[in-house]
Amino acid sequence: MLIKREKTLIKTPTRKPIMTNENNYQALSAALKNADSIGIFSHVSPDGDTIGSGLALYGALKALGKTVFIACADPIPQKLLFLPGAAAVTQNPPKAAKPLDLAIAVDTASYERLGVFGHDFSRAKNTAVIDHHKSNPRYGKINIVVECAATAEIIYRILKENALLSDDAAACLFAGIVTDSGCFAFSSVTPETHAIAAELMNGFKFDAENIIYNTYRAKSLQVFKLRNAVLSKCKFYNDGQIAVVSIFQSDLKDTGAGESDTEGIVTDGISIIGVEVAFSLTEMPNKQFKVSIRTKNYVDANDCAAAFGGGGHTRAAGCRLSGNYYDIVDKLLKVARDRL
Ligand SMILES: [Mn+2]
Repeated sequence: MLIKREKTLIKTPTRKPIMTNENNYQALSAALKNADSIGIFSHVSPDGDTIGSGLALYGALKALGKTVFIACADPIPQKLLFLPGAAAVTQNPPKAAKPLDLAIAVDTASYERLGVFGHDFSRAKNTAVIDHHKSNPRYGKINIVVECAATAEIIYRILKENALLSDDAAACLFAGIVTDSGCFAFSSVTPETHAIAAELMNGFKFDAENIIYNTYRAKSLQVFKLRNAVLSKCKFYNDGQIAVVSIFQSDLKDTGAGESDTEGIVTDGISIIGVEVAFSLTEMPNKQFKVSIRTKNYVDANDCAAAFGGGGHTRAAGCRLSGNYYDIVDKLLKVARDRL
């Protein structure tokens, strides 16, 4: 006979407002003013938040006359190419003999997620980390880590404080917020998220509907085919409380989709009534599986991911595991069952 533990509802912690009068913000504003050469770094497998936040900052610093670049270890996804300035995101930043005056990591939860640019980041004279992941170990000299719906919210406050907002920056920040908030649907969304979106829409000219379509709703035919293929094989455990979607290299090959096209598939799992924990496993070429975790009421996704050295947020997190596919599924199921 199974004894059910009394369930505790896991709530997203109440967040504190973004306070630009704090020391770390002052330090960042001073660093931005004093630096001439600046590198902005987005995380591997880039999404709308890391690119939108990075581009808003990039445009603002360029307008200030700084020598600045924005780099990402992976190519920027097709669907983000419409963002103003997107063409500037490079995988080959200029190789200067001297270290950068300032390197800024945006939306990058760990040093490892800088990918091949970790070295360029850490050899800069000054480093700043601007992020909203609670697992962030604060690996910069200046750290602005605030739990909120999107890094774009923090960048908004910083640019506003320094009078550096523009129509283009507003479009990029709105895209970042829409991406990471699931179009204002996630529990990480607060009145402040809505207030920032409203301030952006009130103060600046950009096509909000088009941004939502491009970042949130639009999908390519390959993505549509990939979703149909993998979701039809979704497996359920624990009386329908756990959903596991698996995406193998063969699925990508059959549908013509790429690894970045797997983003968001896990959301379809957690949308199902009764599912409390959804996992998606994407087989990587090196026998590794990239695991995305989404949770609903009773389980902390960040806590599950942390069991495997990963991290993220209360409702959305990720990690990587290597080994046999069936063993990995067993390990994930155990972690979820222990918490249900
Ligand atoms: Mn983000």
